[in-house]
Amino acid sequence: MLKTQEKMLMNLYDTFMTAKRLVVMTGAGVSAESGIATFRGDQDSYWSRFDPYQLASAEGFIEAPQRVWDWYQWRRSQVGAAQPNAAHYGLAELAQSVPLFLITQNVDGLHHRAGSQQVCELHGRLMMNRCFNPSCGYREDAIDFSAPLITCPRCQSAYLRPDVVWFGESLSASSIQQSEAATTECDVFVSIGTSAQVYPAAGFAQIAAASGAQLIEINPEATALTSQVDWVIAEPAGKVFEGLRS
Ligand code: BJW
Repeated sequence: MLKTQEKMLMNLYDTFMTAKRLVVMTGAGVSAESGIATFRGDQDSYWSRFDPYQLASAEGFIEAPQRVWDWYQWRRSQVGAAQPNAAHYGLAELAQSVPLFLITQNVDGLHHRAGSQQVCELHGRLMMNRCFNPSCGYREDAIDFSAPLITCPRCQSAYLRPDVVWFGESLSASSIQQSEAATTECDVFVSIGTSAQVYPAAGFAQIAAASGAQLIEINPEATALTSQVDWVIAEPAGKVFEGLRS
């Protein structure tokens, strides 16, 4: 059993080290071992406890901005107290040795905090605010997230909102262009800790496969992508990277 595990880690290490262009895409599962809930799955996941369209859509914000703010302030306090885990650190170290393009759907900033210098953050940043009116363009750091807000913050134009991408909203054109270019050119694509249900991110693996890349998935559970990949590592990401780093 131990031998199988060691062999798997050696193969993975070799695959990473010999990749000419490596693309890694992470989702909520990469932060699970930092104590941050995932969106889908077990009873602690966000969408099994809360309605995504009430909390993560513009319509939900217009209907009840305070409800949305309360939820995001709570999540900010959780993320503020969390630490990156071995997977975040391992990916930051890997980028020192191989050409790695890191795409994340996560808004928690843990890849940056672990030392990753370049991270394509598809769904925005939890610790920033921006004006709800897109033509205003005002942005600011979210500094006070230790306590619930009594009233929703505003700029001169409208309510502020978290600088994240909600359902039905477009991702930034540059993040999509960069991700599509990197996935088209990579020879190894690794999907870590994502259920691969949310588009356009869920389509990047197919783009990589169409260009001939090897697909690897690191996820303890089967996902929408599992049947299409070349190699499944059905283990928690932190455990895999802890093994790679030791
Ligand atoms: C572990 C682990 C461990 C646990 N180690 N792993 C094409 C087809 C169909 C629909 C669409 C489409 N194109 C667009 C859509 C609509 C929609 C969409 O995809 N809907 C689907 C649900 C069907 N997409 C959009 O609206 C996007 N916008 C867009 O495309 O604009 C144009 C357009 C709009 C409308 C129609 C057509 C075009 C925007 C998507 C924004 C997603 N926003 C959220 C919230 C962000 C802000 C916030 O954080 O509050 O992003 S929703 C949520 O899901 C969050 C995540 O980033 C995203 C993905 O979740 P992720 O990361 O995969 O997490 P989970 O929880 O699903 O999975 C965790 C995994 O980890 C599990 O597999 C576990 O097993 C695993 N795991 N422990 C490794 N230790």
